[in-house]
Amino acid sequence: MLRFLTAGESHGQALVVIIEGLPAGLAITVEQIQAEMARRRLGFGRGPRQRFEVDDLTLLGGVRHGRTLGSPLAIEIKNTEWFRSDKWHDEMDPAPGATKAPLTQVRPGHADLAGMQKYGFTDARDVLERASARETAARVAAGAVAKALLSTLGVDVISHVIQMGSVRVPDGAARPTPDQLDRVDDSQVRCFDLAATDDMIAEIKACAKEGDSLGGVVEVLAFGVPVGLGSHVHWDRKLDAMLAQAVMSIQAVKGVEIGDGFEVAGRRGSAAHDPISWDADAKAYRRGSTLAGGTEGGMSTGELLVVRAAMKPLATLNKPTLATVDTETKESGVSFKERTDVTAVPAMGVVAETMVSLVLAGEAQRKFGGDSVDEFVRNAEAFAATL
Ligand code: EPS
Repeated sequence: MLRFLTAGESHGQALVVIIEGLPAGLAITVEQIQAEMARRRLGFGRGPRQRFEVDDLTLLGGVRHGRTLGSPLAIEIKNTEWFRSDKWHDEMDPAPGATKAPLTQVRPGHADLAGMQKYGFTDARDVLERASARETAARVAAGAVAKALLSTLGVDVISHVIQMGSVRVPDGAARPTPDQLDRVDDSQVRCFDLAATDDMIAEIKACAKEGDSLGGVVEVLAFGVPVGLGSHVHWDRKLDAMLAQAVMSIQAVKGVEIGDGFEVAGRRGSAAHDPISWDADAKAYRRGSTLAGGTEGGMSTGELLVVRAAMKPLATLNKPTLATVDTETKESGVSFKERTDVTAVPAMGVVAETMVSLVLAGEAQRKFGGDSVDEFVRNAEAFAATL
């Protein structure tokens, strides 16, 4: 089974990701992974760090002459900040020692306090360095590989921002298709709707002026998903459940929706389902809408897969106003000021694509198996021929 593991702290030397269970013969290049990682740094409203992190990556194992070997694939992503100065060297030194400046003023909305209590730490940095969304850089590297595997089946996974703060694209606005992803990425907020893009940028500017932060909603769309990924037979094999867990695991995501999940809850049953028809020309079943988001009974239907993720506004603010307590003195104060993003919603969309791709690639492998890509694709084609 396809699985991956990331390691590394935000201001440490590097992030590392190991992806295990890939078939042999998958074409992969450093440039391909780098291009995907560059997409994660897109978006108006990011902080200064995104300008100097270049996601310098090395393929350490699992690939030879541009093709996977079927062995674990290991990728290292150096943190540029570590190498451009020695600012973090003492603070993050793995050798025995102690920090001169423990962080004890815990930040509301972050992992700081619960993590310190859980692990018995007296310095919030012991928690926040790992909790940081910097870790998503490693996930996106893994996601680039998952996307490469999915593309052998003709599956494309894209995303677009549908809400930024209070600005939402109009109901019924067109969705991008895979060949329009460049247009989404060209929008400064990764929004497909031009008018909404302008309003979103204005909202971010206004928010930045006040030192505040913004959340929002992204929609991930997977095209060409084979029928029958996931299963109805066990709670933990349901595709929608796996997608929800994977997307919810992204830092600051507080809500996941499959299709029109929340809106459909308020409808009558007669208007809440995707009607089925037979397309005699294509010799395929069709559904007339995407209300269920491309899953029924925990299985993919072969229709467009739709997953939405709601991100809360970032808890670190440029003008700190959130009340908190110092864990050493128990004195109240306001959350300390760090450099921060105003919003990371556009980047979160790329991370959500990654998480959806990793789930779909893993489930495609579970269904079709194969030690080589050729075998994997052959099995998928043989299954499709039975439908
Ligand atoms: C992050 C805070 C910021 C972001 C970081 C995630 O980092 P710093 O505190 O060093 O300025 O830039 O995101 C990244 C570095 C990245 O590559 O996405 C946080 O607290 O989660």
